[in-house]
Amino acid sequence: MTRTFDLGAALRHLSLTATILLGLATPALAQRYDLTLEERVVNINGTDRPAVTVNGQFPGPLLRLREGEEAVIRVTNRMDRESSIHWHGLILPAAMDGAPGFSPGFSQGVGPGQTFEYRFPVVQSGTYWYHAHNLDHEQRGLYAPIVIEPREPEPFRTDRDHVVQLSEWTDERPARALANLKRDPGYYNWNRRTLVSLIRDLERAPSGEARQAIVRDRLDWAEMRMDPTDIADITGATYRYLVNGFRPETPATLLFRPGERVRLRLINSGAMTYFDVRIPGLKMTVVQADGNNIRPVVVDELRIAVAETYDVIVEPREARQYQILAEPMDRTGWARARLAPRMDAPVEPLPPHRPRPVLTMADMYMTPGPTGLDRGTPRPERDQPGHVWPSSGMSHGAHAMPAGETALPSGHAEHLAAQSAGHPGHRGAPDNPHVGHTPVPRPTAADHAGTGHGAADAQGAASPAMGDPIRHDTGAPPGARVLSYRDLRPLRADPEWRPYDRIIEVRLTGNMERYIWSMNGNEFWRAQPIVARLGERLRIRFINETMMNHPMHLHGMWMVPDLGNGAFNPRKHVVNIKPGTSLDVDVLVDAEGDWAFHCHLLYHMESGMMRIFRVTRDGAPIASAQQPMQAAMPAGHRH
Ligand SMILES: [Cu+2]
Repeated sequence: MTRTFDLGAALRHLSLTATILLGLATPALAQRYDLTLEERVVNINGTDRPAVTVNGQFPGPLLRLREGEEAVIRVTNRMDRESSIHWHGLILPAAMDGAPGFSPGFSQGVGPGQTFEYRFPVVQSGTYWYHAHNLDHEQRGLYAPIVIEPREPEPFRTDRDHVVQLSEWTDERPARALANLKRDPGYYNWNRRTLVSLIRDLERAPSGEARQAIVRDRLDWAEMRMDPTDIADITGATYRYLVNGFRPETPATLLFRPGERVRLRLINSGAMTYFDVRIPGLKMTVVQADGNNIRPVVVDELRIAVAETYDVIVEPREARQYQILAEPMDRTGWARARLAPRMDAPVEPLPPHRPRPVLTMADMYMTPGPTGLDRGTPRPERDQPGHVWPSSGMSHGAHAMPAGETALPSGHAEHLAAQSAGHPGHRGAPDNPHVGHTPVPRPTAADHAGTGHGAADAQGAASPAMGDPIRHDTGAPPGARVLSYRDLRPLRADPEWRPYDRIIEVRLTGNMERYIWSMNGNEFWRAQPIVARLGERLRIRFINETMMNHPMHLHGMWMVPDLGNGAFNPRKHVVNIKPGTSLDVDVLVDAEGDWAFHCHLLYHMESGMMRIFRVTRDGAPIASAQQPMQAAMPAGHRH
């Protein structure tokens, strides 16, 4: 296993020269690691900025573990505030999960000057990653790959192995970027203002006919490619997109010899960015998703949601350079690396950007709306209305506030946190249990299961991919095969598959004007935990009422999206929920404790799209071993 760096570029672009040299060494396979967290200066854009490094490296060093053995990882924090490392996708005891405020005994994370010893059995294999469980440290570089060697031989053969870790860098302090978004959600996106004003117009429209006219107008905009939806909150206006820490101008070089089978471990460690990945001239054979082996599927491109991983095998036959292109969904920049037979090959130019995918208002009319199912909390939660237009949870201004509350001055996370700390009664007080919500028909993944995938699905704005809860429109040319979740079929039937015992509804909701993101209309610090009983199989019906993708992540347990394939549905740690769609996801509830459950877009998580997912033996809300509900945001989620 080698990670290859372009040393010259590294020296030019990082001021970590001594430690970079250490980082070039091939990491040994070990179960014991000492990791030191430290602020150091990096220079990505021509200005020295403080990054968060692990053992002096940005991004952090690869950890290689072995399935079936115990991992012992000592983390020392040499920074002036608490930090943490969360082992993303790893199945381990709650106390070792590294999520401050959730994991028992870890409420403050790893304090300044302290060392925390993580110790857990390694019970899985594949490609994963680790990262700080807070916006500021993760966005500033505290992320790195994990590769777990399987106990059994792999079902495929490869000659070479490279990590391709995608991420972003901003010279701004992440808290500053979040404050900018709170003040003006369109801060990094000049189109967004237009969207907000449009929605305002729709709310004020006197009749359905008037709204129709506005929507028609909006569709005209779409033809002009001025559609601001389905793109990113934070864009190339501030982000530089990186592969293994390298800017596209000086890309990481991954070596190969012609004829080799090269395994690329794609990891999306971006805070906010979905990437469309392709390697012109090569097919990619996807063999693993989120660490789990799947039946190999050959594709031309794939979209990787934030925090997902995919392992692909490529077979470059010519002694030339191949570009690994990762284009952010909003097309505001590039991440790239290159496969090359030599380190000193000249850097090739980047291609022109593809058009930005377009999501129309008509698509948003498909928003299924709440089904009236239980929300999985001990008592009915105050359900913020939010269905202003068109049965959408994209609520605005005062409409979003529960009765008796006044609208907050826009944009102060501190204010919100302080308010919630001072008023625990706001956290899901008993209220009228969503009277009047009746189940409505909704499109599901299974409904679309028979429609196939591939070339016909990727044809621009008119594409059926738009209303489909699974397929993505990457702008692929006709005939190109784009990976779909439906392609992710495990090699063997899931031995633990069975019909679900119980179903709950989780609406993904937001207020774009105030940059507040929530689940079932409640931000994290207002909400009660979702409670599950150890041993049950719980179905979560996600309903995305917003115009953004949300990569939903559950700690400690696998999620199984229902793609209509029964025991051949895949196990994932991140399931993307597309805008205006609904998707059922099962959880085999087999891990006791408090777990984080959140959107992996870090600025969404930080703005409230997060819950405690509490697993108890009897399904009662308070586990004796656990703290009662936290009165405030967990440490590390404060601004
Ligand atoms: Cu989100």
